[in-house]
Amino acid sequence: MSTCIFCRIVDGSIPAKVVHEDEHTLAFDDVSPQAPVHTLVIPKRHVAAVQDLGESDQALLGRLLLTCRKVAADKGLAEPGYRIVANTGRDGGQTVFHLHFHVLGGRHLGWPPG
Ligand code: DGP
Repeated sequence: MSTCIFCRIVDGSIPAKVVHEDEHTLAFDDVSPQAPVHTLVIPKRHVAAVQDLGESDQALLGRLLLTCRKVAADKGLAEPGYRIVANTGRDGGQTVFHLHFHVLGGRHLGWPPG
């Protein structure tokens, strides 16, 4: 059994509110939402972080961003707007080391981030 919490969501051994699934990506609502919409988009394949991606991952990256776009549209965020965030590494605030994009929206999001 995988020790990675998001791999366990992919294999179904940890429940999650899944909002999109395709061959390569999974999207599920964040357990600790920071905005009215807070969904995580991940590759099904374990990749720890953005820095672990390579040239051969171009198609996967495109697929992940298109999944973010679809989640945002499905959640009604296309017109008001939203934010896509990939916290990366220690200073980036990454706490789960399985690549994920946060899709946040449903309220005005401040800038710059903390
Ligand atoms: P980050 O700090 O960028 O690594 O974000 C990790 C996010 O993952 C954080 O917003 C909380 C969320 N999270 C952690 N564990 C779980 C879980 O078991 N289920 C769900 N749905 N979200 C989780």
